[in-house]
Amino acid sequence: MADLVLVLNGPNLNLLGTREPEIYGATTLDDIAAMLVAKGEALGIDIELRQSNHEGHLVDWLHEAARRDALAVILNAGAYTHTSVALRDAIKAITVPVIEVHLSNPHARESFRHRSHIAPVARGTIAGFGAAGYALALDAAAGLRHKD
Ligand code: CA2
Repeated sequence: MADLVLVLNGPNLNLLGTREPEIYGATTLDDIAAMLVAKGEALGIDIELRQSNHEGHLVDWLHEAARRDALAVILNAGAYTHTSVALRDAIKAITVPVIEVHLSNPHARESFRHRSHIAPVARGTIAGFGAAGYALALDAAAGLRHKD
């Protein structure tokens, strides 16, 4: 059975490619999904990309990743990155590695974006490379496979 990577996206990321392209780029979430599915096929990894504007959905999906023994979760929690203790607790409660991704570099932006509740419990963080960050995260996930 192929490895599974869940790619979870938080609030407002459904707007990608349609608003504020100077910050978030012109690529849509559907474009990112297509790119990851193609890359996943080459790597032997099944990709499921989801987006929600609701914190609890993201918590439920992190639990699902654990139940399904996913290889990794790629998580762009959007603004919940800076506010959500619930997401931090969910990540800490599972053993599936979570790779935090941001399109922009939050550290180069307003000070309220400098704190991430996700970073201390994530396996690693990729930020500031636009949509390419998701591809980098998938490479990182593939590198977590145990070789036997
Ligand atoms: O840079 C990122 O990926 C962020 O996670 C994006 C969040 C922001 O709150 C974080 O600080 C950094 C915002 C996502 C909003 O997405 C939009 C996309 C297009 C147009 C408007 C919003």
